[in-house]
Amino acid sequence: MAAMTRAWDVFCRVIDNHGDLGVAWRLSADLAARGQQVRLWVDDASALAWMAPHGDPGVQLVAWTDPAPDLAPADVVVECFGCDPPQRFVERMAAMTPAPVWINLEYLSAEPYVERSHGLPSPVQVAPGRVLEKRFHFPGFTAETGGLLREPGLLDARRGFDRDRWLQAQGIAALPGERLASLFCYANAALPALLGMLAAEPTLLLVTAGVAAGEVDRALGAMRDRGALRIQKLPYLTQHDYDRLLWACDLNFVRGEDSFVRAQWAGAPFVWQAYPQRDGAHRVKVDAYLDRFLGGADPALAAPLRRLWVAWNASPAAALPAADPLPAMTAWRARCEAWRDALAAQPDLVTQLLRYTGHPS
Ligand code: TRH
Repeated sequence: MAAMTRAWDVFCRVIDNHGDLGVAWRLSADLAARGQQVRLWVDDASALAWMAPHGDPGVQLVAWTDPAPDLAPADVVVECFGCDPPQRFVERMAAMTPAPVWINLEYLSAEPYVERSHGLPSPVQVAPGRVLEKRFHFPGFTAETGGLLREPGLLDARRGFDRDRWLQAQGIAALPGERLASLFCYANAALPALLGMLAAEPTLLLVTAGVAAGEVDRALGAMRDRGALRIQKLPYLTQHDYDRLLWACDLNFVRGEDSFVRAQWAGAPFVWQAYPQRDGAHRVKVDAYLDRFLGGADPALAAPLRRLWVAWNASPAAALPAADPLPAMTAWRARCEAWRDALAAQPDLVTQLLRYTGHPS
């Protein structure tokens, strides 16, 4: 069917870490790949220098300064994570007939409220007597939610991935029999115990740039390696290469939102560190996800996996006994592959947005 091109304004405010921009960039690039015309408004685009150094010919960056550039709104306006487009821009939206479709892309969660809240309208009083409707789009893991970002061709590229070639190009050389693991995490009190766990078998741990590298330094002190564990620090990778890192590894530690989703498309065993919240809300998110991911799983896999994930998300201190082995990798991998295939059978997030905005896909 012929693609219907619409103009999109995607708004992103960088609060902390890399996920705000990481998600907004993937969304924008995915829309552009499907023939949409995209402007990405972002208040701090600096991380794109390593995430997407070559940009995307289909995505125009707009510096979201204060005051904001006075541009005419596009057909569809997506604000990421409730970041509130500029007041003047919203007033211009209200003056248009018809007004642009307005979507608030929310945070990802496996909690049951997501199914109830996805698609709900929220009336916004823009001016006396002028109300615009904003629609909540909640990403999620079931058919009743807004789905997950999965650009066209992702899983084919994953299937055709030449691991050895990619590793060689990155200067990563595993020794014979060594498993590969990647680490992307927040500060984590369980890290020393985890390193002990990994050291039980020959492992090359690929440590991402930033917080994870600092945490590993702190945990290892002057030691560079520990037992059968070797450490290799990575530079900041492009999003494209970060995906391939996840594909190349036998085990991935991921965090936040975007890397968590990408680990699921990789189909390899992974452990997620949810963004830590003082009130412990992240623990609820981890449990809600595990309830879905482990639904119907063999207890021989489910029990150690849950223990590991819960300990990795415990705060302030974690009980991760070094003697506790990792869950059986073969069964764990099979679970991840089956989960990935089930997710892939659902419409992805951009397909859902296009349908909602009247695209004939
Ligand atoms: O950086 P994050 O912790 O981002 C945050 C948190 O999720 C937070 O809760 C939420 O508010 C916000 O995102 C949405 O983790 P995340 O989400 O995985 O984002 C990291 C991004 O950085 C992701 O797009 C992958 C990318 N990345 C690279 O491109 N190269 C790299 O080398 C690394 C380590 C990451």
